[in-house]
Amino acid sequence: MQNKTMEIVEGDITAQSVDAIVNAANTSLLGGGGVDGAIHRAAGPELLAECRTLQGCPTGDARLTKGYRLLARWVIHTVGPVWRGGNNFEDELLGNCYRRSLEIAVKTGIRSVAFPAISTGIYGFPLERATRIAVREVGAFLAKNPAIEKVFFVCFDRHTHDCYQRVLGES
Ligand code: AR6
Repeated sequence: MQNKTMEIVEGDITAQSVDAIVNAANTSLLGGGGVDGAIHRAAGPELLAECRTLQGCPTGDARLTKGYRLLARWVIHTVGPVWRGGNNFEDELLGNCYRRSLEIAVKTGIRSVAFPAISTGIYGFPLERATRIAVREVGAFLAKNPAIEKVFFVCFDRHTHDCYQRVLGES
């Protein structure tokens, strides 16, 4: 059941043809490196202009913008936790990112969503631990919200892809 609606893709999230892609942003929402930089480059300067109107976003929460030059009509910007050893609510905050992003998707009528591996790059969250949280949170949400037809986990490298394969295979 879960594996029909959750799919793993290896590649660049900016090239995904879905209703919404999720950005692993920072609290300023004003751009950065990693997937955030790639999304802003691909979407064009109008994305930053809209982000400026949002006045930031707390860690664990999410905000919606248009996708501009992306194939995706929407971008959901979420702010993952910086890994600080695991005793600073990192797990809860990361779970909140996935849930809040999907809540916004449902409210907007979005039916397909692509997520990057939030917090596992510059923010240093251990990959396998983050992957388990992502799969659990998204799986639980989809079980209760049939309006979302498809969630893609977009993995930028083979190591991340293999980790998602392993964790999804166990569920
Ligand atoms: N498509 C898909 N995944 C990507 C792409 C891409 N084009 N580029 C990188 N990744 P990161 P974080 C992967 O560092 O850890 C920014 O400066 C990457 O390999 O982008 O949440 C923000 O502004 C990794 O697997 O995000 C924040 O300050 C995953 O995306 C900070 O980085 C997340 O890596 C957020 O750090």
